[in-house]
Amino acid sequence: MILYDIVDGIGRTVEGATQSVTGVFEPTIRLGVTGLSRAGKTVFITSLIANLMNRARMGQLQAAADGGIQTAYLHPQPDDTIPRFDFETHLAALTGAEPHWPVSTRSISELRLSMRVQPTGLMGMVSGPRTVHLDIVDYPGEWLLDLGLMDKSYADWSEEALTRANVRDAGAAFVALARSTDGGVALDEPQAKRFAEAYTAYLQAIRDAGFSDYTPGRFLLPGDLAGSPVLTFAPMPAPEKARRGSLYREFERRFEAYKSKVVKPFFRDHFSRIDRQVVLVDALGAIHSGPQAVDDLRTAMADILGAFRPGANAWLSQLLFGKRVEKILFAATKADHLHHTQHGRLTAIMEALLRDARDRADFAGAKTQAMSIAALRATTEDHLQGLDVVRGRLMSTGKQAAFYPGELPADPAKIIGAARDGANGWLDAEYSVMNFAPATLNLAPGEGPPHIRLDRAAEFLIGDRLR
Ligand SMILES: Nc1nc2c(ncn2[C@@H]2O[C@H](COP(=O)(O)OP(=O)(O)OP(=O)(O)O)[C@@H](O)[C@H]2O)c(=O)[nH]1
Ligand SMILES: [Mg+2]
Repeated sequence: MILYDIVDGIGRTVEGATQSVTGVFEPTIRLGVTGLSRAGKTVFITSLIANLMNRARMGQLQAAADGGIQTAYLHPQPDDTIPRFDFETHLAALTGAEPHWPVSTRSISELRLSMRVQPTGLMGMVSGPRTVHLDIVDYPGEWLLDLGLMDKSYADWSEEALTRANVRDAGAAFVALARSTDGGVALDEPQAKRFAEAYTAYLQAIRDAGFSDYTPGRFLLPGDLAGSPVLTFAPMPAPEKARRGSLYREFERRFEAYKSKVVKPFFRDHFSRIDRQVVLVDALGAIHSGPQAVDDLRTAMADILGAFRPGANAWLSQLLFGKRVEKILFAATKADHLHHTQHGRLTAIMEALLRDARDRADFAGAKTQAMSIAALRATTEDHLQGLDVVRGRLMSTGKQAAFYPGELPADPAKIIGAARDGANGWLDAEYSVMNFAPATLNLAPGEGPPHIRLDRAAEFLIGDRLR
């Protein structure tokens, strides 16, 4: 609900300073940042780095508040083959004279921030400053969902995928195609391509409808694998007879190739090296899309978090060799869409949404926490006509508007329960989301971009390693 329009705005930019140092025996923290597409990964990393370089807004990060972090600067990353996270471009987008959201990224990238840290307290008296490297790795959450494929045969996966597609409107066309095709016929490349395209179109449609279970993850995020055989397959019912060279057998072979040539290398080369992890979740977006999207998100989150549970997957356990992620933060992003009086409710929903999965992760010894954050606060708060509202510049019109998103229930079970029951809509409430543009900033020296609880998130994720 838009209440009224107002005018405002003056701008200034901040710049990321870079500098280079070298050193040996320097501790490194490898922080994984993931989430489904549009969850807020790029904005999170950009704002986190900017706020670690200019720490005036990081009061809840102890090492920033007590002056332990003396300097923070960008440093060449350790991995030569991972694309660099394009911090400067993303920061310029968010904090330039005409602020806008960064472009969608959809692949893996990395950035190293190095911090000169002087331990305080007792430690500080006996040790001098040291350099801590923070290697941030941004990767799509969809890639974690692919872990579920590792233990499945093509036949099992096909059956599950077709069963799911069958109960969804968007799946009708694909299911009809799959059921009417005899997989026993000889492979015909154009036919295989049509199949893969129809399946991708279905995945696209369910993603647009707010669902989250669109595996294989690379079908929607193909990168440089687009058009390759490893992405040119789809689920199909097992035919009576499938000889070598048949459509079915070839799809089966490509499914196995997807597992060994796409899924495996990601887990081996990237996932296995992560120390700390943040999983970003657009919970408000899912709530806006409705109960089914929330339930789907709940399942997807349990699957994503399952990847962090040692022993959950025999193949992965072997690969990890006992190494485990030490801390996992589940963060609902874009909390600036809500007045702060509702943030506790959003956090409670996150906790409930993730309880099953989190219990298992806790059991494994990883510390976990749920939070609601806004990596870049695009709104301010107000109280209008008896309502706690937020105010910001609308993406659609560029005008300032006040917005009331609806009231989240005090009891998260109201949301989760309706979602589990497969309700078609929320019973007695309506939730809307509004697309706000980033606000024009006027940053004082030493200030990073405005945020909500990004400092607490940083304290949980890396604070202990900066003392
Ligand atoms: N109001 C508000 N909106 C946000 C915030 N963070 C992200 N958004 C919105 O969410 C969108 C997606 O954010 P990104 O950081 O690009 O998300 P991502 O996970 O990197 O997305 P992909 O690269 O497409 O996977 C942005 O374009 C914004 O519209 C935030 O802190 N506040
Ligand atoms: Mg991104």
